[in-house]
Amino acid sequence: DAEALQAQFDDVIARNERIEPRDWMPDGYRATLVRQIAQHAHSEIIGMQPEGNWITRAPSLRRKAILLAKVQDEAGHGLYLYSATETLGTSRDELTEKLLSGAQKYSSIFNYPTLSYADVGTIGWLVDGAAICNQVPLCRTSYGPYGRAMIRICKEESFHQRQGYELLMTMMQGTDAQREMVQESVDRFWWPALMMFGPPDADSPNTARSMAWGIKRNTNDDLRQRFVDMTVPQAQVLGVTLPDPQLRWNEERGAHDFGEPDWEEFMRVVKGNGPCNAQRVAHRRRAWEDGAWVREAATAYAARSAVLGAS
Ligand code: FAQ
Repeated sequence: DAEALQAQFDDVIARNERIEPRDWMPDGYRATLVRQIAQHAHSEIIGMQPEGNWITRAPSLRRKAILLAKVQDEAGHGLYLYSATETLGTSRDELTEKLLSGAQKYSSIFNYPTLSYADVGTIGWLVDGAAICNQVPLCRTSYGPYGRAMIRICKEESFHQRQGYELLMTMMQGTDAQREMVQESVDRFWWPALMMFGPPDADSPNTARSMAWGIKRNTNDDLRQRFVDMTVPQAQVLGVTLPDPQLRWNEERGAHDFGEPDWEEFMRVVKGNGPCNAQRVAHRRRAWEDGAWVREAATAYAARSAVLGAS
């Protein structure tokens, strides 16, 4: 009966074991997973655009090969995550429709433009860096298919972060103009990267519930702090200044103090009014519509093969 199922579910969560697709789960748990995993999948797919913008203008064949591979990895991440969401009973078509209608979100960070090639390095360093901080604990999330997808994604994400750092390091060893380009890029991406972790804990409606269910393992502020502490020494080695006058080591806390991101800007971007929201969604819509014939042909082929296979 319902109570026994709930008790069994609670027990699995309490023991830190995994819920699998065929297990009973509360409706709220399922809905929260669909929301978070779909949002994550959409972020990977929309996240291909800012860097994709530079593929045809990469400064060398080597940089072009690296960038192509990275953007392809992001498509792959989106696909593993859509597959994880499908195990919860929602189709990829349905999720894509929700992305295009604005019913589901994607990460705020991808609504900012990429204005120089240094942005490719900065996205690898800061955006993938923030993604790793947020996602490594998700390898231990309570839902099996999500946790398993995260393991592979995190490995690739670590590689992405290193390639970004290496790109910036190369530019920092170049000309004054290149160093200025890196600093200008870091100045633009620092605060939006901090916003990737979501609103402050006090304004995060979902954190407590998601942590009780073992979907999230840390709060937004905890992970933001971890990211700042990890990034400051990397910025020093690189020789760039993080654009926050309040950033300093706090001996007592054993952590860095830092300034408050502009949460009004965050809300504007999340609500669809960031610098590139309209462009990102329009581009995705065009790609989805242009690809309709491929989906139709693949579905027709699969249906025919099933009939032939059965006869
Ligand atoms: N942007 O109550 P909370 C990547 C929404 S990394 C937009 O705190 P929650 C890799 C939130 O959905 C980026 N919306 O929510 C890559 C909720 O709205 P809702 C993707 C945001 O879920 C690198 C509302 O605000 N990573 O793609 C954002 O407990 C380079 C209230 O917030 C993930 O998705 C935001 N930044 O915590 C790709 C990681 N923050 O849904 C290409 C998995 C919050 O109720 C290139 N997700 N919101 O309408 C998570 O860990 C969580 O969902 C959080 C938000 C931490 C993002």
